[in-house]
Amino acid sequence: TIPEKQWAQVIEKTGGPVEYKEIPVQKPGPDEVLVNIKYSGVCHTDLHALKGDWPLPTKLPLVGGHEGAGVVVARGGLVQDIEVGDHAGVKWINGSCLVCDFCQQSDEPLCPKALLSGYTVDGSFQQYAIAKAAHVARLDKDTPLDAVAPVLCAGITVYKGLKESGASPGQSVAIVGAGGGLGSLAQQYAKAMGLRVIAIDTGDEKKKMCLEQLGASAFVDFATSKNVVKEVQEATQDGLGPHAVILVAVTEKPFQQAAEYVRPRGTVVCIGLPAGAYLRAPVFESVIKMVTIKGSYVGNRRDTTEALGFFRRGLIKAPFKVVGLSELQKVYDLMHEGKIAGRYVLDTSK
Ligand code: 8ID
Ligand code: ZN
Repeated sequence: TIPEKQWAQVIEKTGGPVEYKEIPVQKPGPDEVLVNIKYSGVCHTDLHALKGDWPLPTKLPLVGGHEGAGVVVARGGLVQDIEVGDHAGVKWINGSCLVCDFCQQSDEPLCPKALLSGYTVDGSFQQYAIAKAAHVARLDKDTPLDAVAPVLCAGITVYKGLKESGASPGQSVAIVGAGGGLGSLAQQYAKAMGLRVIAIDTGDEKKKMCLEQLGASAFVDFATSKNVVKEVQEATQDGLGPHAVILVAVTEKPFQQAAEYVRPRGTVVCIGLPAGAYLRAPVFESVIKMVTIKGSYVGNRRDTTEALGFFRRGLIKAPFKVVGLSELQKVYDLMHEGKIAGRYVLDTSK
């Protein structure tokens, strides 16, 4: 039976605080499902939503979260292809119109009417979340719901970004922000895709994790390196720089540096969304090196299925720590200080 009340983390006003309290459980609309969220990852996007540092307003009051893994407990009258009892994931793209120019081309994240979990609609930092049935991720019943949660945003996003980079097996990729949530999954996907990884981040804990757990071939510490550009290039086998750069940092500087060390003909993929930041690249080098610079934004339903497939086959093992939903503020504090190696996952039962 579905309770009338549930525990949730609620933002009443932009800037916070986030309040752990009981709120009503909503009923799904005709094309929606109600998912009993068991675990939810905490993405840096959730912190941007709390701070309100992007040029896109959130709904208020807001329940954040968009890496929710759980069990379908109710469905609307139009929903046929997912059953009560099935396991499902509530991801960033909560719904899209499915008929616009972008949806027709499976660019659902570009749909002008896309609903965003934990941003424009309530998300997964509650025990019961609603999503459009067409968009919930289908999870096998034997998939561990805690470990899979980070795949639902971080995994899908970096997998898509790596595809957008055009890098092929045997080539090298620099991952900037490698020690964070997206970065740690990016290393695992890159490795599974046959790429050689140069990890860029800071601190001994993240260095150890990247080199010993996640399969990076080299680690460059951006905070202590005397010359990041030179060190990244030297970390590639012929010294000419990585074929691709995946930017998942939350500061502006690396977005203005990547075009300098990327290999001629290489591609810089921007994924991180530091507040108020601008891209900058020297025109001369960008031209004579034929550099591509592009953005990449989450993934479509197909990317979701593919990214989950890598996880199911045991290719994606990234470190995560589980704490109670009630402890979300602590996770935000650590994230704000850049102290999280990997991902935090919330257990909604505590
Ligand atoms: O679809 C998208 N484009 C998408 C999807 C999901 C998340 C974009 N994002 C965005 C988030 O909103 C956020 O801006 O990606 C960014 C990274 O999210 P995250 O991985 O969840 O953040 P994190 O766990 O805090 O990791 C960030 C890492 O960047 C490092 C930090 O040390 C941390 O490990 N970092 C920073 I800050 N500056 C760096 C620098 N100059 C750096 N690493 C290398 N060089
Ligand atoms: Zn996210």
